[in-house]
Amino acid sequence: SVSERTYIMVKPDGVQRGLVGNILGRFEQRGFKLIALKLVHATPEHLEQHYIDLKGKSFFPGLIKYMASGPVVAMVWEGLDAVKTGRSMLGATNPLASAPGTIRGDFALAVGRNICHGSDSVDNAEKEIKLWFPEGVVQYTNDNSKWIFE
Ligand code: YYY
Ligand code: MG
Repeated sequence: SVSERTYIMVKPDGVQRGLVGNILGRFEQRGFKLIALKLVHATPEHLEQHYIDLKGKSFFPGLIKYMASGPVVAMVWEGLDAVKTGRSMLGATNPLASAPGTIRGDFALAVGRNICHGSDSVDNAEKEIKLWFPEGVVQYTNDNSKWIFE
């Protein structure tokens, strides 16, 4: 639906490499509406909650250490099919399998340094938005929607 929401995050490597503006710009340009945004240095406990489904995987400890190594940019974007479209804009989990033109396909090489996160289902998006934005998102009218949707 037009009001579907997804949680998108620039990971610590994306922040350090100065890719925040580029990643943000892609979602803006595509026509998604920004409804929450913050820079946060997350705790390992918070990140373990975010990646709870992956607990037990061999890469889990390294993933948490990497994600806690610096600030991340947490965002919520709203728009048509936001979850699936966000995933396609990110590219494949392993950047070597990501098509050029995707965020990972343009900026990354290693699976453990793939610079961005995007929710993989509407259910998980809702969970992640609650986890990262317990204060809620921002409500406002974006007057460009009549130029983006039929
Ligand atoms: O949703 P996505 O980020 O594309 O992949 P997930 O399967 O949810 O894994 C989360 C995160 O874990 C991934 O972005 C990189 C890291 N990871 C890894 O370091 N090594 C793997 N073999 C698989 C995932
Ligand atoms: Mg995932």
